[in-house]
Amino acid sequence: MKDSLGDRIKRYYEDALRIQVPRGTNLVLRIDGRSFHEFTKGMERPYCRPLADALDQAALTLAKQMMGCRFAYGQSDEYSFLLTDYENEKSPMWFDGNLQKLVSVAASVFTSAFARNFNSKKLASFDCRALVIPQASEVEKYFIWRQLDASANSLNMLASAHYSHKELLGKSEAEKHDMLHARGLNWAKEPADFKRGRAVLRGASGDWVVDLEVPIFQRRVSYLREQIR
Ligand SMILES: Nc1nc2c(ncn2[C@@H]2O[C@H](COP(=O)(O)OP(=O)(O)O)[C@@H](O)[C@H]2O)c(=O)[nH]1
Ligand SMILES: [Mg+2]
Repeated sequence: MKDSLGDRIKRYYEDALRIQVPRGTNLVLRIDGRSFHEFTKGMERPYCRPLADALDQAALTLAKQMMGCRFAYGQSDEYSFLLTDYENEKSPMWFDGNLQKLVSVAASVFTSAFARNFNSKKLASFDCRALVIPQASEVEKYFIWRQLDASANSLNMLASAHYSHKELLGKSEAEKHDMLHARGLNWAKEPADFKRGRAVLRGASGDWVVDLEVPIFQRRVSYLREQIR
């Protein structure tokens, strides 16, 4: 039976917002915890290891399900996934590049996997946004940008665990380092994953693994290049 009502509703109201991600390019999906300053209240500061572990497990789950996923990078309450579809002409794209499907399924898989791995009565939720980045060199810059944010965040988190908001107001990064040194603390000696973030990538066996010792991307761009070119 012909469903003319359904066809019309779809054409008028559903197809109108069907946005197709361009093919043959780099797609980044970034997932970010919603209001995590609230969600993390009372959790370990400056670095809550169980939180990072649950984010890593959620990223592993999602990377395994995403068609065309090459690499993922996480820090603070976020994870960015790089997807490509240009290995050959017929390489498929996840959900045929349907943007609404891509971001909604990515956020929901990540959210449910996070909840399974994190013990909390509070409900965590995550948003997801998509970026289309044609040039590979710009994809490298994207991950360098997120890692610079990781380092800045971790310094702020460490400083704010030892000084009040008022004491830190208007202080430069160098001044925050000096203030920490004055209390016998050294950001440089903090764990690598806290300072530089974590990655999810394919290990030597081809299985997805978490890398807790990522290099400083700006100093070793080859690390990114191996994953994303
Ligand atoms: N206690 C704690 N909080 C964290 C940790 N990692 C991230 N957060 C929190 O998550 C927030 C993430 O920042 P952002 O996404 O900009 O803020 P949001 O809009 O509140 O999600 C930070 O400001 C912290 O409050 C952690 O390891 N421990
Ligand atoms: Mg957030």
